[in-house]
Amino acid sequence: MPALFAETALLPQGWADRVRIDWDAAGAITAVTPGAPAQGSAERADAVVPGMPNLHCHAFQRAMAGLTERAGPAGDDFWSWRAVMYKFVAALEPEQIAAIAAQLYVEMLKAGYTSVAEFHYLHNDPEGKPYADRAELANQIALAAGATGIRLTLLPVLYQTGNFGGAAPNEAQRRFLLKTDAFNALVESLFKALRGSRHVRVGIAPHSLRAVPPAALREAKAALDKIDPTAPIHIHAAEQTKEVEDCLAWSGKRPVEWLLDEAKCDARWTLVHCTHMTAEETRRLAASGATAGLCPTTEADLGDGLFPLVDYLAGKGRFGIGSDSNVAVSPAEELRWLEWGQRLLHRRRNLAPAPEGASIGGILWRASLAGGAQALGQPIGAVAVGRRADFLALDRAHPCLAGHMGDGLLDALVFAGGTAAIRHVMVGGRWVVREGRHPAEERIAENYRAALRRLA
Ligand code: NGQ
Ligand code: ZN
Repeated sequence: MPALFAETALLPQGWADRVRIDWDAAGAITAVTPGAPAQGSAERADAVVPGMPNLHCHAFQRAMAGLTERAGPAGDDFWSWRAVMYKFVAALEPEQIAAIAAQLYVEMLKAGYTSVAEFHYLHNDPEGKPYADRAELANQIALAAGATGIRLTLLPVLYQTGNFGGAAPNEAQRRFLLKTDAFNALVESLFKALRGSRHVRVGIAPHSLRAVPPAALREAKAALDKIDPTAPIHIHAAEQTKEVEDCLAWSGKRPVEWLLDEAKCDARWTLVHCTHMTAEETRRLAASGATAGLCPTTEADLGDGLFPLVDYLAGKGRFGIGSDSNVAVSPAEELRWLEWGQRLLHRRRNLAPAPEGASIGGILWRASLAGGAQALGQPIGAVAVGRRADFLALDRAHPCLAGHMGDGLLDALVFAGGTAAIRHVMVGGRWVVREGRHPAEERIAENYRAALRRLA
């Protein structure tokens, strides 16, 4: 049986020293033994922490990060960014999507994400016609994940309308569109194709209430329930004030309010962004058991606003983090901005609710492990029996971790550049990054450069 001996490790009950971790051939942890003797064949590691699930990603957007920072003619906002993104999407070919996703997933692994929920909405060819295999582009995502070793929750996206009330989609959205039957067939085929894969789970992602009418939402969920009544469901909600206004005009309700009332969101659901909520929506979302999918660097980049984290956590709400548009690819950076946004807003420090002396980095890392695991619908997020062996081995000898121990390591990781100390990364019992390197990183980077040359 493969095993690892960690000098110190973050377990559900807290930090423990001299921990032996055993797992089986399927990558599931079979034993966790603190205070174990450092003998036998177990490999040694320094400080082990669970790897972070990334609960929200549009992989292709990695290749346009940094290309949308030029001033437009009339003032820029989320919607003008989206217009640029739509132009970018128009030309992408399947091999380019795979090359971009593989590059991104390598970057994620090296930064401490061990799994990703891909909110995948490119389905059709550049003319808007279905590929011979409807799953052509979804397959590219699964291939990229497989090639890099990252764990995947694949969320094919349902996208039908241009705005609330069944507004027609525009030309630029043609690559996203599927009728409900075609979408359900795609979902079913992905379940079939990926059934044997230990590292992949399939769910669905109705894009938003802007893009999915209520009847289609109901039908897609009912079809999913027949295949897997516990599969995850993700949706964008209330990222921009315009979306809230349009939703009110359409239904008399705000997006999060509508979803809680009409879709009865529970622990199976992840509501991405939820930037603009009333105090009542914040309280109700927290009580629903759903996960709030927070993407602080993208939300900052797009000028969305700040999530009401303090009130949400006071209501014991669950959250996880996502890299979304991939302007940043680092769990530490997402969590740092999550907390920093609140500090800037409230002009105070250490805002995540915590007993005196508690580590903010520790609280944020643990909370987003739990929320991320729930959102991805996989047994991950903890070094514990039955969970998958997905973890990071930190190098405590690295200067950025010097002087830190226990949760202090997580404070350094989140708030003081500690990412540089991520030395090895394991997914499902297999090292995918060693000494900061992914074995295929040169080849994957070369493919990525070639894909960008063809796009330019
Ligand atoms: C997306 N991204 O689906 O990629 C969206 C923009 C939309 C973010 N919201 C498109 N960050 O919401 O209509
Ligand atoms: Zn998104």
